[in-house]
Amino acid sequence: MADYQYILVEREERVGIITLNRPKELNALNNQLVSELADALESFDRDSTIGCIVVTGAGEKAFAAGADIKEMADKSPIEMMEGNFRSWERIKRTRTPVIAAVGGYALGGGCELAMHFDMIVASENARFGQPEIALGIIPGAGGTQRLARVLGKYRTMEMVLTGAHISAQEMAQHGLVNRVVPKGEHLKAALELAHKVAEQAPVAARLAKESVLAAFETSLEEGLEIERKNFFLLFSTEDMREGTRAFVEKRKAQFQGR
Ligand code: CO8
Repeated sequence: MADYQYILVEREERVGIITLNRPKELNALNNQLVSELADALESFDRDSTIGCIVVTGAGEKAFAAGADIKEMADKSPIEMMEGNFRSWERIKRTRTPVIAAVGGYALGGGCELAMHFDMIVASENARFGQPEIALGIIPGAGGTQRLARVLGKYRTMEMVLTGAHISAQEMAQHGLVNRVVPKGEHLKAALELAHKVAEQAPVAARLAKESVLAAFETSLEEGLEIERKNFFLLFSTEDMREGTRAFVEKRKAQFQGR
């Protein structure tokens, strides 16, 4: 596996694991870290033996406390534009399902990063927030848009306008967190969920992800069309034949990813 400075990359059977690894800086997302993360996600995405990816933060205190404020402080608008927006776009395009395992702070870009992923498992000490307003800026990696689509206008306004930190339990009530587990158990719980996803037919899992995401980016009619086409496309896979045959033969399906 590639040599990275700010992330750790490993695998557990069919699950890829990426750890944001700047614990002393609360895993603050500097340009290089975000670029390394995009590289690692793309590399897992190209590997057909990987069925799900978990992204977590090193240390107990944070998933990620946001973009690196020290790196950002003296930047011009042009430097910001030329910075890591492209890496964020690459992260967004990951086709393999990704689970964020959040322990501690997921703030600013850290909260936005978790929301780029497909499910969020959080420990009970996790705190989510968009505190950019206190720095005189606003969220820049999708915070206003993705939060509003999940929490609605009023709660999003409160988070973005006050910078308040919201507990994992409250986020779970609003539907932004899949499950809240005891402190320190977020990675274990995320891996359990990831292994369940990774057992499924990989092409179906990718097209299921693409179809669900279409719900947030298209009209209902367009989304239904994308779903229908993906549904029909899956009838061309050997895994579909295997899955239906295994059901009839009352045995567990052996999916091959084609
Ligand atoms: N950037 C850089 N360093 C950080 C960051 C950060 N975001 N967060 C924490 N650190 C550093 C601290 O400076 C400190 O380092 P040092 O020991 O050298 O002083 C170390 O991590 C530990 O932090 P604290 O001592 O502050 O720890 P506390 O437990 O007292 O506080 C907090 C924890 C509440 C999380 C606090 O650190 C904090 O408020 N951090 C900043 C949170 C924040 O404002 N995040 C938003 C940043 S802006 C952003 O994310 C914009 C996203 C744009 C994305 C698109 C880009 C293209």
